[in-house]
Amino acid sequence: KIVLRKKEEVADAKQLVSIADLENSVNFNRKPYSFKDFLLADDRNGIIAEFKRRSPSKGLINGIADVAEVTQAYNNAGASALSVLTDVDFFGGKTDDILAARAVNSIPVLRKDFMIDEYQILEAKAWGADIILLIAAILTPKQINDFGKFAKDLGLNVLLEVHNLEELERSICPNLDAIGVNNRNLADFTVDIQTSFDLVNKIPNEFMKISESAISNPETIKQLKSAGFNGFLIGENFMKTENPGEAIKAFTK
Ligand code: IGP
Repeated sequence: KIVLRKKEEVADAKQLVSIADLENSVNFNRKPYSFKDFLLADDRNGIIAEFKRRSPSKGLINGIADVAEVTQAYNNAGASALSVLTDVDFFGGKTDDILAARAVNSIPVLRKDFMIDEYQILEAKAWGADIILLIAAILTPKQINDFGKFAKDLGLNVLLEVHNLEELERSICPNLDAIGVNNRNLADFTVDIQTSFDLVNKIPNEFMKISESAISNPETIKQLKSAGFNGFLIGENFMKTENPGEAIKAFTK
């Protein structure tokens, strides 16, 4: 199980880099891309392609992949967006990963992390992210609403992640762009694609609909698309191969 102990880490980070320094960074002052535009673009495939070195459920997934190389290959294969893990403890992410992905790509980048403080949303913008993730399982409805507003006021796109109907119903608010159904239960790491099919029609149509995790073949993408999903977040099945940038091509056939 993922143990959240980020309050202290956020506090430490705040000591190291001031809010003023974040706000003065070059990336902070660029206009984020529209997540929706890239999800719906004719020349993009709806895949949110993830760069992930390790995970708490699988351990080491890929210890050698180069983030700039892989994300550019994802982009060239037609991905609608990139997802970059910045969590250090559980996913082996680092700030440099997202900076590198931003520097060489002109499509939206999702900061994939456990957001529990507005400071992390400022970091996301300063690091060149376009999208932030709010995970219903670890946030109150008030936090989701407030963090969503904070991010949208900065021009960022907001992806809410839910795993069941109860989380969806209690968390939905206007300050969101997309709702992702995580097929992986973060409490016990079991996966079931059926979670997506069960929830898709409960998501109001004003939000982009994303299916997250455990997507392992192009056939599943087709089925999710016809069920109403606009986006497909895929990490492990690309990253576990020797050439993640090549692996994505097999998913777009
Ligand atoms: C990607 P997968 O099974 O394709 O590697 O899943 C993504 O959905 C997963 O990394 C994820 C995640 C998260 C990671 C979904 N929600 C929240 C960390 C935190």
